[in-house]
Amino acid sequence: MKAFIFDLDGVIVSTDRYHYLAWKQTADGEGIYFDEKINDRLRGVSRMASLEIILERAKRQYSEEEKQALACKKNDLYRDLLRNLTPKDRLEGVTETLAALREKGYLLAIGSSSKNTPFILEKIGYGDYFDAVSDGNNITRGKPDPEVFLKAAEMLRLSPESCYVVEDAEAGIDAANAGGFFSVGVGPASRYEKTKKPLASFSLLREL
Ligand code: B16
Ligand code: MG
Repeated sequence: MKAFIFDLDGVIVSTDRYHYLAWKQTADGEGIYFDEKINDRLRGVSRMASLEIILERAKRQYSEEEKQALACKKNDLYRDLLRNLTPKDRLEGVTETLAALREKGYLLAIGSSSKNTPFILEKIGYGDYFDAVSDGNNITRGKPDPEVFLKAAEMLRLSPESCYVVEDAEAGIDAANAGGFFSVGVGPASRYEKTKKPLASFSLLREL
């Protein structure tokens, strides 16, 4: 194995709470019911696909323009909350573990559905850190499609078989497996039966 491709939200940094608050305010504004349980279904899913899940509870149909406007409103609220992020928001064990993996000679990349990836990486002090960054800005199909990870492998000039993909979401594990990567699951993905290597903590990546 030559590289690790990391999902961002839920693996390197936790912005779940900010996604929730921004979607909650957007849904409340429309009188649409939304709670933390529905929010769990949005993990790893693209912005527009997340909106479709929220609109399942809407009492009327929304036009394409209205959907774009709602997604835009949510993103403005979310970006505002992201301004508070600092390197201290890296998840437990991330800083030391990434340094140790790099020391061992692995290439390190990001494979995230988020279009806010460059902004988030900058805020947590990882603006120039990774060998490749593939994100919501360079893909046409979201997870569970493997496109985002295949693009990351391509940027690293490696085949999927020589890359681990580290994910917290079921959609991300499905994407990794579909692309021929070795899937490693942390958090909720460590309890998913399709995860090839479930891990109890991020720091255990050093022992792979
Ligand atoms: P944005 P990941 C995903 O990031 C989030 O888990 C998901 O909740 C979000 O809807 C998606 O990014 C799109 O984010 O609205 O910022 O483009 O887990 O793939 O790093
Ligand atoms: Mg994630």
